[in-house]
Amino acid sequence: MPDTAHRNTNDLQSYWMPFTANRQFKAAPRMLVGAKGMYYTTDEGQQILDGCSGMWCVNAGHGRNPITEAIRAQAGQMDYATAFQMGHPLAFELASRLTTMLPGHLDHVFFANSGSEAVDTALKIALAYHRARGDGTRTRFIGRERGYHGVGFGGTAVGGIVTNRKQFGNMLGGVDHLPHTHNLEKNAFSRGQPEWGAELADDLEKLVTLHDASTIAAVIVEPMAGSTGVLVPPVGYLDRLREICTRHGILLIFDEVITGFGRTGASFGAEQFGVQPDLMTMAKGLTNGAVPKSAIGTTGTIYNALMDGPHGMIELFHGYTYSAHPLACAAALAALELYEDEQLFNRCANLAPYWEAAVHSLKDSKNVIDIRNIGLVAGIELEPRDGAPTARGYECFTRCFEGGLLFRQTGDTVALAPPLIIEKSEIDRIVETLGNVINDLD
Ligand code: PXG
Ligand code: PLP
Repeated sequence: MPDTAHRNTNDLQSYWMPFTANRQFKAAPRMLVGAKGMYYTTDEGQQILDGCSGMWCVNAGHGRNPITEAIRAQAGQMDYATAFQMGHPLAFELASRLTTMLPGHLDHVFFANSGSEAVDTALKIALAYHRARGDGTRTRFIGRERGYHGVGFGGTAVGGIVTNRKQFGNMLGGVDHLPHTHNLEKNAFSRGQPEWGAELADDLEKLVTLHDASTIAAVIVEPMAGSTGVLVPPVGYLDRLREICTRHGILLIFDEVITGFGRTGASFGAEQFGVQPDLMTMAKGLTNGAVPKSAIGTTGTIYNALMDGPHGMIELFHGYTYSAHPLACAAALAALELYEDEQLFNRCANLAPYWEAAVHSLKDSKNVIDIRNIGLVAGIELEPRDGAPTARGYECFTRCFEGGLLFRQTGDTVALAPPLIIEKSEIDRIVETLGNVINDLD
């Protein structure tokens, strides 16, 4: 028997931290103990400006009272309700409310608990849809290089971030990838959508020729790739993907885990970029990050294709213990109401030009090789150090944190996505802190 009596319950070793350099972190920990509005509080009492909305999720800022109160009330009313063969009113209310916001013909909603689960669910719905229509040979998926679709086996397989894949072997079979759209020669320092690159979507046509359309179930892309360092879609690119998918009977899935709920200046990326998907994944901002929750929006065509077979038969053999969790539904309803009350998506659109000008003012800072932006998102790419990729990015991250600013570091790119309640003075502060740190770095 292992001797556990010696274990210190306050040690830093037991917790295996996600997507973290554990040994590096535990040698010099950074601890957050409070959060309100635009700011975190550290264990040393320092206020930290949250430049990435938690992890792209607290779009209305931290600790918003209407959401906190809704969760509190629901916990007192009904903590949990079984989700299979039983319902509770908030789940139906939330699904209806969401469908009034969703673009185009997305009029049905399935619930899960994380972006990763939403992605795997969307992929499975795509397979089940084709099979229900007698098109069961459509089993392939097409993702995109540098795409991030969470960490389930399906999402990892269609994802295109090499480091997230190579530890894990073969994953899901029958997956291919489109080229990413990042091109410094053509598009560096583009403001908003880059002009060049719509033709990159034509690679989908090549993959269709290679595999035959009759084998392809769906294409999945983030309308704007977030995790890989903010890659805004070139003008016309998503339209072209849509057109090719439609022509070949391939479903188009938009992974809107980051782009949903106002981030790009419209309710969803689909709306901002004017392209309709057949399936859409959502998470993060759905509850303002307060309780884990995700959703998959589908068209009535997809839903109805599966509402077939004997009446008493389960139509989709899929679901989670915590699908439509009451606390998460309560948080989501309160978050959507708060977004509307404060007109936060419009606020984002209105602030976007100021944001764009502010972040692009860093253009001549040391080692800055690209700046990208849309809505209240920006990626500032630093030249990697010779032989030490990510080192400059990490140093920038720790130095900014010491200076009271938190952002997401992805390689040598600084990713910014502040809560949509941000004030202009706080935008100025972000840019000033970053500029000082960047210019001071080797
Ligand atoms: N799809 C997309 C487009 C995402 O951005 C997921 C799926 C997975 O969601 P969950 O809830 O399973 O983590 C995501 C998540 C970052 C960062 O700063 C991005 C994500 C998560 C954590 C960090 O790059 N995106
Ligand atoms: N593993 C076991 C042993 C389970 O019993 C369950 C659910 O009952 C799961 C995994 C799946 O858990 P969840 O529904 O929370 O995804």
